[in-house]
Amino acid sequence: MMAVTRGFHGRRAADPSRVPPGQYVTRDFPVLSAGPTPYPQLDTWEFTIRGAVDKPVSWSWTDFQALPREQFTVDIHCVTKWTKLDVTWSGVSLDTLLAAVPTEAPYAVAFSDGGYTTNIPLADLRRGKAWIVDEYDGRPLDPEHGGPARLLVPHLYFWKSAKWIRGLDLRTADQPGFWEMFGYHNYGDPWKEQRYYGD
Ligand SMILES: Nc1nc2c(c(=O)[nH]1)N[C@H]1C(S)=C(S)[C@@H](COP(=O)(O)O)O[C@H]1N2
Ligand SMILES: [Mo]
Repeated sequence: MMAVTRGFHGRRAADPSRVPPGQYVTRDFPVLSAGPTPYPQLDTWEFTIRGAVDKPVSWSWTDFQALPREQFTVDIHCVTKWTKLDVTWSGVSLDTLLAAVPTEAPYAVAFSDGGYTTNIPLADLRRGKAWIVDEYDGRPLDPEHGGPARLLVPHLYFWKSAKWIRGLDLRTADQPGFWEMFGYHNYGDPWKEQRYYGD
């Protein structure tokens, strides 16, 4: 076996095939919030899927904790150009939540405590591509990073991963969210550099 110099670990150059165009890799976890951090009470917290559905469905914090969960490791890409590789989360797959709410709606608007919204095609929240996470790196998610629970859609720029999420509004027509109305791209694929309107 080859001897490896101590201290060399974790300092290898990132695999370039994992870094989208225009991004740099950071080991930090910057905080980016458009407003103050909300501190919702867990005993009144609910996650709700509403809108273009027969009947809205809500989960209390206790209901949510009882759902089957997944631990997984993904890369995240912020439109401000940082990429963080191998981030470990734990939470509930959107497939699990959406299974309780039959719908033909093609669009979703995620809504959060504090009023933040972001729009995502419903197909991008299905088939193992999105979660509601409440743990980061084996610990409860910090309030600054969206705790008690945030959306995580790692294949899109990180602004789509709504912090302090409280639910999804399913829609028959697309409706831009907070940053999308202020000139961010409507879809936000980091591999196509869909940063701003018109990219
Ligand atoms: N509710 C809410 N969610 C949000 C935001 C926000 O301001 N409010 N900012 C978005 C943006 S622009 C980014 S880059 C990420 C930042 O998440 P972080 O602070 O955990 O790094 O959260 C996204 N989700
Ligand atoms: Mo962002």
